[in-house]
Amino acid sequence: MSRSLADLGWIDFFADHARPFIAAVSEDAQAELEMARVVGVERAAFQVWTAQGSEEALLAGTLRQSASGPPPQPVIGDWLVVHRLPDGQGLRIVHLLPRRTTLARAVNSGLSEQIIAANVDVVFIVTTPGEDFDLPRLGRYVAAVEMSGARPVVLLNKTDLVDDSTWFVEQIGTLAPDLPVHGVAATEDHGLDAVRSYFQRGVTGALIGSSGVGKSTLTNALLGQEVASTGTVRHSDQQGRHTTTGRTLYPLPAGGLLIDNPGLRDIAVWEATRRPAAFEVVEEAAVDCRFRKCTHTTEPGCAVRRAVQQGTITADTLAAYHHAHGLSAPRPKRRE
Ligand SMILES: Nc1nc2c(ncn2[C@@H]2O[C@H](COP(=O)(O)OP(=O)(O)OP(=O)(O)O)[C@@H](O)[C@H]2O)c(=O)[nH]1
Ligand SMILES: [Mg+2]
Ligand SMILES: [Zn+2]
Repeated sequence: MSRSLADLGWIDFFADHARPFIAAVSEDAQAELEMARVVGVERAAFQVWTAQGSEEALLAGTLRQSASGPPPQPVIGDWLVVHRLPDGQGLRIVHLLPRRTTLARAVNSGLSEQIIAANVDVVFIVTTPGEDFDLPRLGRYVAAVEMSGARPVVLLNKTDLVDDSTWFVEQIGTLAPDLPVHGVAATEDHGLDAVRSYFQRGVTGALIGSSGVGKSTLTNALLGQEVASTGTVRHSDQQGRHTTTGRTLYPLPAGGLLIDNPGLRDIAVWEATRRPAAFEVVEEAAVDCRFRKCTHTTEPGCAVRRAVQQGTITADTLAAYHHAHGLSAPRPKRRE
């Protein structure tokens, strides 16, 4: 099945950024370039949609390494320029187009970010009128979505489990002025028309929230078929149970696209401004290092490592600083 690029969310913003890249290559090479959207990521293989359909694409060598550390990796929702190799050899990703919106969360004590999805227009924050209901945490989600450039919408799912969900809806409404809140019941097909109304042609939505709140059930209801697997929440082992483990972008039958995400425990807002501030303390201490080009790894007379020993700079900060400067391998991140 083929879809036009506009159906997949291609807009002038991306075309404007793709043009100079395409213009820079020979006419013969131009004929072999296509635009593609990332709809699934599995290690180094990217499932993409092009105007021709769904295919796998691999990173070209130039996108795997560069002098200044690893280049940004494509994430779900990204737009790419891909090179179609001759003789059915598949697609190579040659260029990552700038992101219009970036949904990210802070990891590593707020010193680095994990990008959840790119180019999402509306993020549906899903919760339930039960154990999951946590107003301060919902506030953090709303803030993170606002930072991303996308529009936050809260879905209170499983409203069939309570007699009256008015109180919950009103509480959520206090989080931000004009925050849309919809009470829905995915399994009862209740309230879903309100959700469907956000998906015009080319609009990308994403579902985020705790595990078990019904994101995949909502996805299936909006798709009109059972595509995403859903889980039965068992109270005895609710901890750490995640039915959805990867992110998938689904084209909806009536237009628009939807990303189903694995459950998150919480979201810490990634504030780009915190990074330079945290690194400033390293740079300030570094003026006392014996060597002007000290990397604060093994050099004698390093004032930065001395500050870490004295506790005025945290080991996390220095590790993140090293990571950002490509000086040591990133420490394993705890993923949720
Ligand atoms: N009563 C009721 N149950 C629902 C509703 N929506 C979903 N559920 C149930 O909630 C359970 C979890 O649903 P999922 O859709 O797998 O939840 P999820 O948010 O995708 O979970 P993860 O993939 O682990 O993040 C399933 O047993 C669903 O049938 C609803 O509106 N009402
Ligand atoms: Mg799921
Ligand atoms: Zn030093």
